[in-house]
Amino acid sequence: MEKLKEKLKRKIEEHRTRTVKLLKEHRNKVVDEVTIGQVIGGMRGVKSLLTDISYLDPEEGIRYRGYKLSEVMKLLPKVGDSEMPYVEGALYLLLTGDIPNKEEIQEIADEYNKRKKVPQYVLDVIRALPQNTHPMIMMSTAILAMQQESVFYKQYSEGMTKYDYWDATYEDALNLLSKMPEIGAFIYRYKYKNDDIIPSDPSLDVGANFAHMMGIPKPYDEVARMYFIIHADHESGNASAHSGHLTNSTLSDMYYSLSSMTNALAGPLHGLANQEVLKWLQNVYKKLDGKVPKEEMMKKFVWDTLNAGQVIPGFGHAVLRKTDPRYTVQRDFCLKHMPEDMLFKYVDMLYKVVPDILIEQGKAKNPWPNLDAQSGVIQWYYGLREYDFYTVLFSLGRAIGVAANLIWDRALGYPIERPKSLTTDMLEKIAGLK
Ligand code: CMX
Repeated sequence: MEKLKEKLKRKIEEHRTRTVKLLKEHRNKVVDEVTIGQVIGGMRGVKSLLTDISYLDPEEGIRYRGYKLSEVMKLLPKVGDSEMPYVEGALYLLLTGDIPNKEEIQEIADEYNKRKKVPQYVLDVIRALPQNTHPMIMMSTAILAMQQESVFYKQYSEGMTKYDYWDATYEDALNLLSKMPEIGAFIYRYKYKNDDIIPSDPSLDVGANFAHMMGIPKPYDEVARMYFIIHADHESGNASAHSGHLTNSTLSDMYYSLSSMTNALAGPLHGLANQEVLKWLQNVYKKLDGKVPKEEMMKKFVWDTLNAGQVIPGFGHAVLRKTDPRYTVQRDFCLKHMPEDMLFKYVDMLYKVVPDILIEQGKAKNPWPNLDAQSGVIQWYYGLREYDFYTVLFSLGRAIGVAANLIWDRALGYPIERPKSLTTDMLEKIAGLK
């Protein structure tokens, strides 16, 4: 078996020639043009980022290394007779582009086990924060506090050549990815379960071990696997991935970069939407005394939210123009495991009523649900009721894709990012107003 790092080295060397050829022979070919609407509008749709790890098609959703999400879930090796694949396998796929076999998955599992012990000072830093600190702040702080462990930082200070950047970034990635689920579960047990910490079990795969450390019985191991895999990557332009990529482009290391990623994820228009959905649903649930609402009633709640100038969390997307396949994977899971759950019925009713309302309102370009519409309901069902923790789960998944991207960014020598700003005066001149 070709070892992961050897395989990566070979693939990186093969890929470098493609990038070099494009730059050498086609540097000035035009890719896209940018409108005033895009300059004012958050660069929406501007084609100016490069990644081969995943691609988001507006109609069919995310592809990891060319595979649709449904194919990823089907092709990646499964843990025993479980429904969901190994999270380790998703990392392997994102890193190399290949569907791993069991032996290759074991290699990642061994690496995780070697590296996953979280230094005591990091746990002390979390404990030093006030108990009511948001768990995303605890996560981001813990990652940042660990920066002194960075192999990249150390080797850069000692004069590493740029051809070795990816290797040091790979070491940082595995060191940090293996620790993040441990940190996440620690935060959960410290903050919400009286500091009753459950030690890691090295005999379990990443998903099962996370469920074990969280103290949530089966089939939560399946939920954890599904979650980490479907949240892993959504190309480079989403706010969390882009924050990680931008930070890393300055050659600040994986620790700074994944802390940045976490901070961007914590906004309600991005990863925090999963907690907002649950808040919104709970509010409806309370008003209806736990009864299943009639469609008319649900429509009223939706309109009330819109008329109050708020967004319907879990719906819409900057790129997608159809129902998010990450929503569908979770919906299928709900239909199988919790079809009678009241909150799931609410979510399902929202699927029926919200798109038409958003179309009627005429603002959102995509009236369909995104992954956050379903994710909190599953957590709630399995007893994870502390919904401000939900975005931490998202971050544990997203870190996998961002880390894979950063290894390749450094391998292909992508430079520090520096887009150009304009002034309003300049735009007015371009528009012919001045
Ligand atoms: N409810 C109400 N209005 C919405 C809406 C929604 N779910 N989605 C978009 N709109 C509105 C926008 O607020 C915007 O209004 P203004 O013109 O008044 O500013 C208008 O429709 C056009 O927006 P858009 O181009 O369709 O969407 P954007 O690319 O600007 O934003 C997103 C995308 C996800 C931020 C937006 O759809 C939204 O706020 N959704 C709700 C929050 C959410 O679920 N976020 C999670 C996304 C997935 C993730 O990253 O985790």
